[in-house]
Amino acid sequence: MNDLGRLEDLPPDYVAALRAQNLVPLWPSLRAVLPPIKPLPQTRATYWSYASLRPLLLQAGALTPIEKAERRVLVLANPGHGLEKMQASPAIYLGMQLLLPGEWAPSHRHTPNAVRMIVEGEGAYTTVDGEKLPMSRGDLILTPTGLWHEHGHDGDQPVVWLDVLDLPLVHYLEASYHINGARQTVKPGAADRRYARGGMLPTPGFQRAGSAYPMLRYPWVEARAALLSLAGELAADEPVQISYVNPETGGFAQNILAFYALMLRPGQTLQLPARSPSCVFHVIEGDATVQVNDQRFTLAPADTCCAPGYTPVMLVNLSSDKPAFVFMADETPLHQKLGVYETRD
Ligand code: 1HN
Repeated sequence: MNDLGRLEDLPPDYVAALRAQNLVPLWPSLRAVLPPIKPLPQTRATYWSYASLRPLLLQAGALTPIEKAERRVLVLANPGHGLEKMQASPAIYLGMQLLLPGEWAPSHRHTPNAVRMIVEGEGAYTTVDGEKLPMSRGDLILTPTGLWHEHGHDGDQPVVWLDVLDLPLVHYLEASYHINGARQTVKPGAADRRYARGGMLPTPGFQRAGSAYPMLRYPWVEARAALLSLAGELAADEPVQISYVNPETGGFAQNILAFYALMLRPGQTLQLPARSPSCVFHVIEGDATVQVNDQRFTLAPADTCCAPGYTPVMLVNLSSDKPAFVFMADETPLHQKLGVYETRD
C-alpha cells in the first residue's frame, strides 16, 4: 500500500488558502474515511452490569422527580463514541428507564423509533397510539416513528425497562424532533390477542390490516414458548432464534433496527459470523458469556453489552442444565436498505 501525502507535507500558506475558501485536500484523510478491507469502528465492545447500574437508577428516582425529567433514564453510552454522544453504536441508543409507582411520563411523539424491553416490575403500562400495553418482564413493546406514547404505573414497586432507539442515526440525519400531546384516550382491544397465533391473520371484512405497525406488544410468554417449541424442532447444533416481525408482512417490525430473541441450550456455544451491523445483547433469563474479539463479558440476567459490526461474536450458556434467553437488537434493516449489509466467514 502506497503512503499518501500528509497535511504536514503541504506549505502552511497553501493549507490556509484552502481553508479560507472552505476547501480541504482529500488525500491526507482518504485512508481514514476509506480504510482497507474492513471499517475502523468507533464502537467498542462494552458491557453494562444491571446490578451495578440499578442503585444509581433508583437514586435518580430520589434525586429527580418525573416532572423534572419527563423520561427518567440512564443512558448506556459507548466510550468509543464519547459518552456525551449517548450512543451504543452508530445507529443504536440504549437507556434504562425508571418509573415509580403512581408516576406518569406524559404523551409525546417523535421521529426516532423506540422499543422497550421490560426488565423488572409489574403494573406499569405504555399507551401507544391509543392502545394500552401492559408491561411484564421480557415483553417487547414498539413505539414506532410518529406514534403517540405515554407511560403510567399502577403497581407498587419500581418498574425498569431498556429503551432501544435509532436516535443516533435520526439525529445525525438532522431529522430528530418531538411534539408533546394530551393524555390519550384508550381504545378497546389488544393487538397481541388479534395476532395470537403464527400463520393466522385477522381478516375482518376480507381485508388484512395493511397497517405499518399492526402489532405493538410482543409478550415474553409467547416469545419464550416459540423458542422452546423451535428448540424441539431443530437439530442440536442449529441456532434457536426468532425475529420480531410485522405479522402482516413477515418483514422486520420496524424500519431501521431489528429485534430478536435467542435461546441458548444448556451448555451451548454459539458462534455468530461477522456481519456488517453492530449488535446489542441483553440477557432475559440465565447466565451467558459474550466474547467479542479478545474481550469476554459474563452476563447475568438484565445485563447488556454491545459489539461493533464486522466482528464475530461467540455466546456461551454457562448453565449445563438450563436454557439461557437473550434479547438482541441490531442495525440489519438499515444496512439492508442501504445495500451495505454483508456477512463474512
Ligand atoms: C423517549 O421518548 C423515551 O418515550 C425514552 O420513554 C427515551 C430517549 C431519547 C429520545 C426520546 C420514552 C428516549 C426518548
